[in-house]
Amino acid sequence: MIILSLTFISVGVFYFGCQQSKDAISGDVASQVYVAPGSYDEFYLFTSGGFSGQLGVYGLPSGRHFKTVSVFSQNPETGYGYSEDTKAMLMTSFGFVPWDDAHHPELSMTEGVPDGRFIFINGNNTPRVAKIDLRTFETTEIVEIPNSAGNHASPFVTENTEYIVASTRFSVPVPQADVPLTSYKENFKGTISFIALDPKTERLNLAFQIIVPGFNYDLAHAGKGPSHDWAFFTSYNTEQANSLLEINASKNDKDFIAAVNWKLAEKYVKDGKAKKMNAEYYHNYYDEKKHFAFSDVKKEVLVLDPKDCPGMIYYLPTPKSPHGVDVDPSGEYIVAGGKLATVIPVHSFSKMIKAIEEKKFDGEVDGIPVLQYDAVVAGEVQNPGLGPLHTEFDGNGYAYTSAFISSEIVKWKLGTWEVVDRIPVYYSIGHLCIPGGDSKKPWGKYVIALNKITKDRYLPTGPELTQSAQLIDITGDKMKMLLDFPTVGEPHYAQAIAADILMKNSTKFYKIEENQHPYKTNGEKEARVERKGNDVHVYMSAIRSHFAPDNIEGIKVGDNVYFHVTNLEQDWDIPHGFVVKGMTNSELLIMPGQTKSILWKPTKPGVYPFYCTDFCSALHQEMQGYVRVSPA
Ligand code: CUK
Ligand code: CUA
Repeated sequence: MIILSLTFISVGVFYFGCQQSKDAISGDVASQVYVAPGSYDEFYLFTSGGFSGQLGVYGLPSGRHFKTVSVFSQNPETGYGYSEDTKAMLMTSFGFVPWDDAHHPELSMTEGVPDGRFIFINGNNTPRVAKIDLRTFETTEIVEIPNSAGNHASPFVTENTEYIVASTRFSVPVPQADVPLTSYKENFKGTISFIALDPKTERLNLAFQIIVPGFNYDLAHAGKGPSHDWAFFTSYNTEQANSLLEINASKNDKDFIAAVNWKLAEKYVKDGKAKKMNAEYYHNYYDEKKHFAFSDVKKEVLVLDPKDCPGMIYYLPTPKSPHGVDVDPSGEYIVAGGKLATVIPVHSFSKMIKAIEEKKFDGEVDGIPVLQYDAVVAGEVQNPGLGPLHTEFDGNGYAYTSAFISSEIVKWKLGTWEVVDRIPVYYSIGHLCIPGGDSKKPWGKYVIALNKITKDRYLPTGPELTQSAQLIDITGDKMKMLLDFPTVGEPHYAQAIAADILMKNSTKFYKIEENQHPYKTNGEKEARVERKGNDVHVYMSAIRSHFAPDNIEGIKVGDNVYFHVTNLEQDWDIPHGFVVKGMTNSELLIMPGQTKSILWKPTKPGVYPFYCTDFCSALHQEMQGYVRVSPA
């Protein structure tokens, strides 16, 4: 049975992939995506980098790429993860992990609307959640998630960003243990995590975890409006099989959406129902005044057991291996993407509450009541395309669902569940994104298709082709294809926000008087070289168009030479770069008013030039110097 389903999927991809030809796009669409030189785009689009571990920043409608934010991966272009001041960001309980697989960017919200303060993104492989500050477009916090293995259902935020929710795709022994893989049913557990954002300090804190039956928890979304207190998680493999292929994870007719009352969970924690569990995890944060990252190593986490917490979790039966779960702008409808299902099931929040009150249960799993399907379902969208995955909303009563196998976006009406339009995409769409499309007030206007397979859409570049996003106009009755644009990495999900919300708060440079970096140089007069045993600290300043000091002698083979470079500029868009010949640690890119430190370990005597890598003025080529290295 599973073999059949898998064959069906691969045949589907191939068949539809080859069938679709390039539509004739009429000439008038060009003006809809054209942003004249010197003009700004209307929206920022943030795409997850997938296996690049980073976050892409684009403009819409132009599709122009502006920046790649370094998040989970080292970036030699800026020194992120190489420089002394950023290394701590990538520390984990497994050591220094300079890579991850990032799937879901999620904007912070106030009253259910993206507020432009932060964007969060998940590290899927070594479970982590990162926070990016949208004033500086820099990663400023990374929290590791213990008792998790595959942080996929993450990081979706509650209505006022009270919590960032996360749950584990793979169930594993909790706490970790050396057990037979065939003991899955007895030993493997899932966890659902709640990471609090402190409204005052704006710092993250893993507040508590809920230990849940060992299913695969795949995706999540928090409620809003009437469902404000709840968060929803899809789960598959409710059979709890350790081999999905042999034992067939899709045997059950229905898997579940887990509905979690986080307000009640919070109360149970306050009432002392949570137990302390030993678990090592890292909390890394970047101090934006010190320009330096630090790690706190945590040793325990608070866990809740649903058996001690009645009313905290319910399971909503949902057809076959649901993938996405999305909550409409009103907070009433909970839409599942049943990837092997032939309909899109939509649950009703108000029916769910009634069913709980009337105890319309259909058994339980480990003390968690399963609600009756008929008691919670609001409707089913018929003929939604093959492989429905994810749904976003336009704020005008319509929902848009990506259909992976049939490579299309299907538009349907909330309440009547009728399909009103569909448009082919090229090819095999995963997520889709409408600006504000998972919030209370979507901007609508566009839907962006994030496609998995590119095939023949761009100039060939060998076996690997760029990933493809597509911009579609949704302002009319019929969706209209506007633009293909390539992306960095492999975006899974993306979020977009009106540009003016971010533009007004964007940092132009760091004030030099506020710089509290421990190795700051205030001016050229302070530039110097200090030796402490084998450690040499070079306090260096950079300003158009020279470094000070620019001639350094007295360095010996075997020394640890730390270059602490302060960029004294107080002007927008004037970074300086710094690199020494043969350096094995990437370059530094220092923003105006910032100090950055990098370590160089010379191995051979000689004279080594250094220079600025970022073209900064007519005298950029003059921005250079020498280090003399003598035998030890
Ligand atoms: S996703 Cu991560 S496997 Cu549908 Cu959110 Cu692509
Ligand atoms: Cu400084 Cu080029």
